[in-house]
Amino acid sequence: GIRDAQESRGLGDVYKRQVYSKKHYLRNSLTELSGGQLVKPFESPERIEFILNEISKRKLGSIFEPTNQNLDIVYKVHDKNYINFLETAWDDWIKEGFLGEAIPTVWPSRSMNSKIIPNNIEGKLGYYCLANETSISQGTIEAAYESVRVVLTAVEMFKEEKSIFALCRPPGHHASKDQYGGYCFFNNVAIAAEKLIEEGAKKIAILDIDFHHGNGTQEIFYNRSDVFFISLHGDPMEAFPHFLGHSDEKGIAEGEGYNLNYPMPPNTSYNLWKNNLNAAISNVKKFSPNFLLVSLGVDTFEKDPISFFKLKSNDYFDVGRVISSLDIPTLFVMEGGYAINEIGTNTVNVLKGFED
Ligand code: OKP
Ligand code: ZN
Repeated sequence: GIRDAQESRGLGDVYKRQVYSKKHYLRNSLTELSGGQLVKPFESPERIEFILNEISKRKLGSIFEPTNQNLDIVYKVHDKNYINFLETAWDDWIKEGFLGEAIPTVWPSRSMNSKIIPNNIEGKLGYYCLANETSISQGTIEAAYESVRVVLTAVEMFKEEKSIFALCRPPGHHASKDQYGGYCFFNNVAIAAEKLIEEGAKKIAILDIDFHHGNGTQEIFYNRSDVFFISLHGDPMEAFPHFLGHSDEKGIAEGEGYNLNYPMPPNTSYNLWKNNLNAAISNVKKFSPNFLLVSLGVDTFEKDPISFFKLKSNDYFDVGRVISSLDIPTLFVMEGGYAINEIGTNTVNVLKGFED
């Protein structure tokens, strides 16, 4: 755990590298609607524990707990009514006397595309949810706020570091201004970007290398030129989130030209993926940002249970090396990865590759 990793570096050899909170376990939903069944969620508490153990084992540096953070910044990224909804959703659901976890069943979808927010919790869930594999359960909102504290603490430490890793859980990149889903509630990486801008950064690049398109991050910054969003992901024609992430989505208004998507087909190998990474990297270089934020998912792995790329564990070293070649201060923010046995190895390989 935390102490092992600190001790393994020896006294006086402490440097800041990663931020982790054990409170992530408050997100421990029991159900995910998958293939018509309620299964144990792929996005499980063990994920982050496996990563933490691998960090200790491979002596990646010290692990820091999050500090008290002013969470007002969340209101800059997310809608006030959405935040209020998340804060009371579980209690409102329980008040109805329902026996299972909170899962929406009806949406303001294309044929009844209403902007009127219902009073009723079942209606509200549909209004604020974009994908209903993600059940809300007791502790969900507390864990989501803790994940934000983790990333904000990392931002704080980032000032003295070339790189830092925020072990966020729950993840964030699918959360839009006012919708949750895809295991995400608050968009941690977007909140980090907003915080850095608040503190004076002029240009931020967000490179999203999770298998899934970061639809939330894209939506949040779609009309802005100060945050350049670049995503490598499974083609939405074949993969979640299905309705965003196509290559012709380039940003609007002020943001035109500051959004870039690289969708890839099933069975994509590291060879093709790396070509697109290199293209993404050269676009980051041209933009010349003050900071690079990486939405780090390792669900691109060949054995990931819900994804379809073919990256191998050793490839992740190279991913880290390529990213570090930019020589820009880099904040890694954890997103997905569901092959539990290899999630630690693959994540730490990226960070080790970056370090070398
Ligand atoms: C979250 B993150 C597969 C359904 C997948 C949700 C995936 C969320 C991924 N049959 N549904 O980007 O890793
Ligand atoms: Zn993912």
